Amino acid sequence: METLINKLKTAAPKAALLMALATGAVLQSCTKSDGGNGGATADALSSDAASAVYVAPGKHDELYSFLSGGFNGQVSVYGLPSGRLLKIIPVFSQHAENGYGYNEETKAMLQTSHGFVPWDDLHHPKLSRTDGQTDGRWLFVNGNNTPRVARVDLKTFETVEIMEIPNSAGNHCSPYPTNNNEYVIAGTRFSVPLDMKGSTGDVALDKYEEEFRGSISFIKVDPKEGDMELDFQILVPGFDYDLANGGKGPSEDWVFFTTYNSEKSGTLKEIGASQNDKDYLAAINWKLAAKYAKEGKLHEMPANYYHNKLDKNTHTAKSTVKKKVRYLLPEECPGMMYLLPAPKSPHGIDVDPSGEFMVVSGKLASAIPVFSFAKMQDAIKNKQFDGEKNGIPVLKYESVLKGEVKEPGLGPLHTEFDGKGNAYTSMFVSSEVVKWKLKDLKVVDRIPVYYSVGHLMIPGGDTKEPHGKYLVAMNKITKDRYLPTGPELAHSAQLIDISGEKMKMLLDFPTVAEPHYAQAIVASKVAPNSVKFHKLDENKHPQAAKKESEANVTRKGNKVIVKMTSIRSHFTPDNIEGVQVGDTVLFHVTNLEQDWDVPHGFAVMGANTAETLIMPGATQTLRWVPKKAGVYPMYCTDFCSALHQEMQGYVRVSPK
Ligand code: CUK
Ligand code: CUA
Repeated sequence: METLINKLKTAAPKAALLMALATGAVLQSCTKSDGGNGGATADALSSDAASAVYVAPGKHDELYSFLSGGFNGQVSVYGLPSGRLLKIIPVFSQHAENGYGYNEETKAMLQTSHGFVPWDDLHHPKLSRTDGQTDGRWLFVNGNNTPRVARVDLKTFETVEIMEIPNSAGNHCSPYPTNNNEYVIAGTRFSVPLDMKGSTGDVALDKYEEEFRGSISFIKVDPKEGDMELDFQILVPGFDYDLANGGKGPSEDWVFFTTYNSEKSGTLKEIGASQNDKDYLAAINWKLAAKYAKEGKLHEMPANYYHNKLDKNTHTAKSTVKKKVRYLLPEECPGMMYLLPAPKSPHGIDVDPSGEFMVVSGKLASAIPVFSFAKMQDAIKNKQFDGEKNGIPVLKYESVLKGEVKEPGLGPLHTEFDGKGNAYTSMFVSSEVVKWKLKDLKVVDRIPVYYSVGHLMIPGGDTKEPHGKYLVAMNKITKDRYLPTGPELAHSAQLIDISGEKMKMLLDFPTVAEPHYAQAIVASKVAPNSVKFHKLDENKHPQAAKKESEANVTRKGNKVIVKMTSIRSHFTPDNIEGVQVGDTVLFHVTNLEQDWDVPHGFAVMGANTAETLIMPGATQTLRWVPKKAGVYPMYCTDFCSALHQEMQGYVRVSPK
């Protein structure tokens, strides 16, 4: 490692940067060296730091934070400042712990037009908003790989809705709620051939220039219930749309997207996409888009996408397949879309709390350009264009630029704000967080992070009203920060105190898989609404047994239907006979408990699905097709009472 770093430092700066980006090497902060102690700074060792994150036993954290799981397809919930893991919410992946995606009720959540896809790459959680502030109602997240947007209900901390995004590939640029969740916006990373004529999409790759397009999806959110609906898409030029963020205040009607591959190279070999000196920041007026949509500018094309929802009353997911999608073409909608030149291969785009400044982080750029929304509006009014690209006006760089943050560090990725006039940018290559002033764009502080930070997050730091006390750096590389655990180490997050002039390192905590981004919210906006159990008399599951006397076993052809109840500490029925090899046995287990935190588990020997974990008042179903005759024990898997171990029974399977 040492030699690599030296090599990188002595190489020409640009080459070093590219090499470091390519290898993921850690190029330490140019201005500071940590003396090789793995970054155990005096701050981190001080009792100040310890007491700042200490939450006494039995006390609650001040904030909930929601960290994306990246390639595990889940969201993990941590308390801050303690860094304690509170929960893992499965979204796009099956979760053996509670049967999500395994039991009959939730399987439909993971259905897509490609079939059952029980995994995804989840990057960006975004909390729902009211008047530009987080409101603690829902969490929207994206599935990158098989384009999907999901909604987690923060009353139950469970995934209640997953919608596939048509005309998309690599749903990275997603999901971005507007200031009152009017829309959740999702954009494509990969442009793809869009089969507007209903073709198969089988198009030669060298037809990129002519045939490929990206899409920006406008998902409507029901203001009361949160239900999503794909209203329309804008079919945009075939760049790759990387990240987005919405405006606020004066810029509230706008949403901004970083794009790369704007020369449409098609393949990315030899960083082919980075030949242009500049790529673009795309600005879309979403309110105007909605107006054009209403005024009849919409076209329609065939589509095929799944929309999966958990029914509130039966607690069962249902899939609907949608066959059409409506779209706008930017070339037919003047004033709706503009391009702003941005440093090549830009990554993060972040809008400050006032809504006036748009900060673009170019991974390969040596400065951070800050655009002014007021100047952008003037430039549009005065037609300060630098030509056009695919029929979309390109604004003159100088006409929209407020200024540049000079020499911020290497590899700027993402910026968040503290609401006190400061911005904080993550530097992937020089592995640090850099604080600078929005007023004069001067760097005022920097702190090394371990190692190679991706996103950073300030609670509410992407909203109108940040809670600017803490910053969480989500680091890509862990190395020597923890006891070695073989070739793979847990990714590391670091909590930094940003309440003073100087940033202070408080805490390292391991994360679940790879958090790309996170959100956090004061606990008082979420905790009071948290559901403690489901009301049994509201359980409308068709196979629910709401009292023990309703439990029974019936046979329909080769289906054996077991309506079962669980309550501390027995199942009814607990001894089942009459099952034959090859039957499909459906255990519909209703948890009769009406108390907080008393789930029961249910598992059968040899059943090749997961167990299922049934919340109080709910019904869940384990499907089992026994392959051989025998006597099969079944039992409760969650230690629920002193007699938990006695919560068991047998199923007898006879030869056919
Ligand atoms: S992210 Cu998805 S590559 Cu910087 Cu938002 Cu990590
Ligand atoms: Cu029910 Cu253990």
